[in-house]
Amino acid sequence: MKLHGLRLHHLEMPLVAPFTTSFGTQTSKRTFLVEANLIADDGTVWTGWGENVALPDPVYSPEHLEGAALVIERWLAPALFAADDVTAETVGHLLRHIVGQQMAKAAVEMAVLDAQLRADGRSFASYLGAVAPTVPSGVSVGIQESVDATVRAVGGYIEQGYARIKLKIQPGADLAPVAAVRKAFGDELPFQVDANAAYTLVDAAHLRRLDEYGLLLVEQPLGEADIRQHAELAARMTTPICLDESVVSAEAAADAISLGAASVINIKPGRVGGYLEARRIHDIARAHGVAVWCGGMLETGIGRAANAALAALPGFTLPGDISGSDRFYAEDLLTQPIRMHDGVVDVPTGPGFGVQVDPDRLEGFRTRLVELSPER
Ligand code: SMG
Ligand code: MG
Repeated sequence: MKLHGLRLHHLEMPLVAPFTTSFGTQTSKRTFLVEANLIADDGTVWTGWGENVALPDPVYSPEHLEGAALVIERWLAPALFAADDVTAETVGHLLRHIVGQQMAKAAVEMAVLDAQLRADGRSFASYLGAVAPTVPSGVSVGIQESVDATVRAVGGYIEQGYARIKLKIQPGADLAPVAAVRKAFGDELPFQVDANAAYTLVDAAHLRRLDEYGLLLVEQPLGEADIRQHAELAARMTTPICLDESVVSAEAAADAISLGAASVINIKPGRVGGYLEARRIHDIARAHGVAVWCGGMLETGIGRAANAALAALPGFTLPGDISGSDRFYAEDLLTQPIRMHDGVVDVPTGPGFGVQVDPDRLEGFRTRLVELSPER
């Protein structure tokens, strides 16, 4: 198919409650959706949707929202407009001369993938080789004002039926809230923590004290570039080390596994350049006996739907950060929000990502529309 147009729908959606991590507090979600229009040989135009996961500030990774949009406008879109045939499988190759920019590339590849699957009348789950009709739904709980507030927040999500709790931690808000959650909800609660790179190897003795709480894993305790240091930390503690920020590609995943830096990997398609690279990381990890689970970036329903299909691959053996849309948004921009029920999220079965964007809701959240076409 030929890429005929790309639209960037910039949005702002309020969060139901502020979300605090070791790198700051968010009260709304600012992002953009990519709408791709592809023309088939018979002249039919197929539309697909992708979602950017770059945050407004470069605090989680080097990419940021405005930068990702600019990269698409200036480099990615022209390269794809110039190609005679664009498929999801060739987007990565067509864009290989642009270094990095995984989140920008992922958003574009995702839109092409959705359009292509809609043209084929095929669901994303079937395309990937998903093996489960539902996926266990975990929830990520931000850093709270106090230990009591942490226990209350966790209790609320347990009551809703979430299958696993992940608590954000940082120096000064780690052992006490973890101990309190364990005490309040018992040893059986599937429970893990995420430091978002807030520690250094100098903190190894402190981090090791997490070992007594029976956590499923500790996610990204050290910096993005510190793969070797994560391997050293892994040798000093019994809690499994899970990498998030450090795994920016299949190569990085291979390095981390070879070095013993990760016994678990959080796979986020945006962080690694798209769903196809995400599947490659799943395959590499599975071949090495390393568990994976699907991370989240506060996606709208579009990203949640696609993530649910990815998490239905057989190597995704731990619950993902795939909560219902209502975890973050009072109103999603889909005709049907993604729902968590009985601790799971259903894997969509319709063509493409299997969800429909509601045009009125989209317009309600939209702050800016940028249209890109081959003529420009
Ligand atoms: O989408 O449920 C979600 C959020 C999951 O905690 C989450 N994501 O490091 O894993 C992570 C964070 C990154 C985003 S924090 C703004
Ligand atoms: Mg993380």
